Amino acid sequence: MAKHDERTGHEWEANLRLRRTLALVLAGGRGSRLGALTDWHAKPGIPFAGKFRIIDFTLSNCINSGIRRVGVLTQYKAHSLIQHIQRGWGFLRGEFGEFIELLPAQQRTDGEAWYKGTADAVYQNLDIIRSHKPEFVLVLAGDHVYKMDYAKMLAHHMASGADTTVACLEVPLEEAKGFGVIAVDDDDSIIRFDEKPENPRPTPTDPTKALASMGIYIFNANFLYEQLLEDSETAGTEHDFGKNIIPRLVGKHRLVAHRFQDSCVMHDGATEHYWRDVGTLDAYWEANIDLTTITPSLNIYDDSWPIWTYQAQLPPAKFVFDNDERRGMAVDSMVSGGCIISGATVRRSLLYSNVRVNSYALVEDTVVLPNCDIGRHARLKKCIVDQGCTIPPGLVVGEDPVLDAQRFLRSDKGVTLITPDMLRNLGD
Ligand code: ADQ
Ligand code: ADP
Repeated sequence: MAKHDERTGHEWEANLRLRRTLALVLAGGRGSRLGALTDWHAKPGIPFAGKFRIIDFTLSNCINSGIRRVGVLTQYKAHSLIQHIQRGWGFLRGEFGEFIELLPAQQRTDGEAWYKGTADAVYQNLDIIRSHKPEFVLVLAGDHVYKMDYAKMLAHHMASGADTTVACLEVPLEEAKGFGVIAVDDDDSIIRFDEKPENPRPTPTDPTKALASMGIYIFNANFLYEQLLEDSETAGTEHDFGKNIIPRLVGKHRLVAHRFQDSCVMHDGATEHYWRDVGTLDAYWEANIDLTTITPSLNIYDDSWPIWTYQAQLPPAKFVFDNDERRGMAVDSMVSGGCIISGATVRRSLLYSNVRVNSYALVEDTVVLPNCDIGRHARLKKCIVDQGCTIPPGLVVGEDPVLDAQRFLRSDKGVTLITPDMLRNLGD
């Protein structure tokens, strides 16, 4: 009986902590390494996995972790992102203190510029954040694909008595210069933080790995306000969490590292250790195509950790014999609602909603974003086709690298990005 009471007490406390947490999702970055794919849309608003957008993973993590007060800080090309959140994420009940609130760049402070760095994006909304009276602020990036139980990170933050907790994971040493690299002591206190170092330090136990910041932070709210005010008055800072705020705390305050594996989501008794920055064309292509394999690394069929999104009402995908009795088919592929594959063959590909693939066309190892039409006899191999493309009949991409690079954007690993603008230029 005593044990039961104890557990109830813990659960009650944990729920209270979650209710006193405000999550802030940084969703303003362009993600310029995605090339023309982010010419018109901010990276968190880019479609992913057939029917989601990248930001849905972070927002779903909040809801599934029990955090129901969320601000989304937008800036760059935010229109479609804002529309997506307004349409799909309005189900929280304001009258119960639950909300997902959009915090666009709006020059709330005296300064003249729009948001400078990530910390400035938060600083400019300080009065709104304060008005919610949170005890903890969870800062998140809206441009990663992963599942994580933030409740576990919050419990660790409380137990360790930290002022700030930084989520981290081990990455291959050669990739570490793209991250904030952390060194810790025996109890995971952070003793060093180098933002995107030229020569990252490996972990003491594995010389091939480095401990990288995931750009996910929990702050005690009052402590965060103090740090932001100090930063706003400091000369020569870029007002960025990774570049300025976090490094400045090292050695002066209680800064603790939280390992991603301790907050991973369990499925069928196994932890799902999946985290991707789908920030380059190659990474974006690989992560999407991986979902078409027999056992993808990311499980989007797990109903214990659902990924929520806005869904347009669309008819089911349709596969038809064309007039010449050619079978319209897709194998090892994912095909979304509203698609029609008529007399064409689709292999190892992912089609987003409302894609038409016409007779004699062949689509292989390709990611086709929503609202595209692939003309008769076209052949596409290892491509990313941007939203709204009309592929002219007979176009062949993926067989002549030199020609592909002249007409489209070809990545290091041979993925070709096709956008409506590039197709318009073909005619010139
Ligand atoms: P970066 O990956 O370089 O480093 P950054 O460009 O700072 O990330 O963007 C972080 C998040 O903030 C992204 O979701 C982005 O969309 C958003 N963002 C950027 N500028 C913004 C602004 N002005 N307003 C609103 N949102 C904005 C960071 C850390 C590293 C860490 C990596 C992990 O600095 O230490 O290792 O994330 O990916
Ligand atoms: P194709 O170039 O492949 O011959 P079509 O435009 O003739 O393409 O379409 C082929 C088939 O796709 C049609 O016979 C029909 O079965 C299906 N189809 C096309 N448009 C629609 C639609 N709006 N609703 C339902 N089915 C459609």
